[in-house]
Amino acid sequence: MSDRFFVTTPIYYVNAEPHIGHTYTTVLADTLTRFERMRGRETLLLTGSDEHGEKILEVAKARGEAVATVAAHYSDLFRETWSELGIGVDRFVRTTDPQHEAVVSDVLQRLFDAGQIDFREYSGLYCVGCERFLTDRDLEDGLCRDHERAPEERTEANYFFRMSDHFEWLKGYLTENPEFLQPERYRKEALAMLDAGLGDLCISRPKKRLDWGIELPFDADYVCYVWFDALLSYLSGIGYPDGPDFESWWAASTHLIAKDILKPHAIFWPAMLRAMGLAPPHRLAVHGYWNVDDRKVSKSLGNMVSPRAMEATYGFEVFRYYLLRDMVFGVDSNFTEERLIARVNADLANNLGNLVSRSLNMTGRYTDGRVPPPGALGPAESRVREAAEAAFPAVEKAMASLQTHRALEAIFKIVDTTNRYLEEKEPWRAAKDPDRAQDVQTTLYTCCEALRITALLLAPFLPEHSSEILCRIGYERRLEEARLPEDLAWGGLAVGAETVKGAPLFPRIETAES
Ligand code: ME8
Repeated sequence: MSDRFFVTTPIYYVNAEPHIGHTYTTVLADTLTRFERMRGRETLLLTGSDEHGEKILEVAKARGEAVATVAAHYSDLFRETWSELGIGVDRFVRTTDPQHEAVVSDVLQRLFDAGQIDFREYSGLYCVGCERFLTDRDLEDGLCRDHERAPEERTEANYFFRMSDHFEWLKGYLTENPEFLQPERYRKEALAMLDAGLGDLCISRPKKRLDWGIELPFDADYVCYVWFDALLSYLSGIGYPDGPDFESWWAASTHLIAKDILKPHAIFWPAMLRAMGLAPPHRLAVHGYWNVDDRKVSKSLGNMVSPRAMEATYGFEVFRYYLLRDMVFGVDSNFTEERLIARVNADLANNLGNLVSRSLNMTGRYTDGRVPPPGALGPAESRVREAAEAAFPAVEKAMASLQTHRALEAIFKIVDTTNRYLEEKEPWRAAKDPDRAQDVQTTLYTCCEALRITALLLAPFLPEHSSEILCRIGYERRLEEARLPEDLAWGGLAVGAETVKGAPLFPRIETAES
């Protein structure tokens, strides 16, 4: 295992506010970095804003504002949203940053000098939504599949990156490295795109039509195609070409994307990198779409689900938990508020929240508000301990393929087992019998220790609530210093630590029906 972990989200377009889809990818990236940090790796999370291109210009025109003003407004909105929601962004790249623009310009010049870029005339169907020329496969009834709008017929003299020179190599790479592109279905899809026959990549736009972009260093009448510019943010954000840490971060890179942008990431990007003499990213991981109430998320339907609105109504961590628990990585998922409420009430309020409040209520009443000394573990305690010890390998395995729902299932097995254990031991009854004082102490120690292990494992998913649980059971190690799996060893909780009952951690969400 490399000692570094570098994860990227797509850099988002600055034409709309962050919604559930952007939030999911970014939350997932944050969860992965927290998990890897706890495993002792140095981590870096890169996100940013994709600011050039026709799409942004259209929005600015419609608003009657300068394009740079609109881009800055939305870029700030993304950056502030992630920061307010507690997402640990290490690098936020704006494609209008001079440092990024210099990298793009330098790459263009080098590829041009190396004969990787040609000048030719091209006619085709262009979709402004996708910011690219479409192929037959992108069309349904003459409309762009993704944007449901008619593309425009365009003929232009343009610069082309000789992408097809790299296709034979790319086919081989995708075939021989099954772990590179996950899940498997998207690797197959990428191979099918190559088989269907793709041409070279048009990487310029004439300024007379579009001047909102990075000027080509070898022809001042053109700007660079927005995707060619945007993909390079993954390098400019880590100090390419000669930053001291560039190579080690790049070797440890995971790109997270949704299936909408598979082609630029699985085809354009590896070819561009090869032409530049760089290896592909370590891993490209592709998730499905969040739909809302069974419909595609779209501005026109107004069903965008804003993370800030979710925060105001439910608290952000609860929403975050739902996103990570309900989506099966790689497959589409359907958001409804009813499902969110049902999930949160079942898992967080009734299950975990209840275990925390019962356990700490009882340490308050029966063991002086302190973690009691345990006696010898009996078979019932051993079952709890075994559940706690079984969780990490399952979590580790699930996280390797980004199946956060499985990781959470594994962690909640500890909570289920401990709740059953409490029902079996009935410490509230035992507390009435002075001869069973040791029993009560063992039971409450076992519960607090199970909660400690649960909270450590949950920390990447629910950072604030996990930290609160650890605080309430008197665990002194700070979360930032905690290490997995070392700190999961049974018996890590200090006897005599002060416990605090506190307010309900996850209040039940009441609805009109409940
Ligand atoms: O494509 N479900 O930016 P973008 C799940 N600027 N994820 C979703 C989603 C949904 N319904 N909608 C959006 C771009 N996403 C380019 C990227 S990268 C060099 C350039 C997430 O603002 C998901 O991560 O359209 C998707 O890939 C991304 O937002 C697209 O964001």
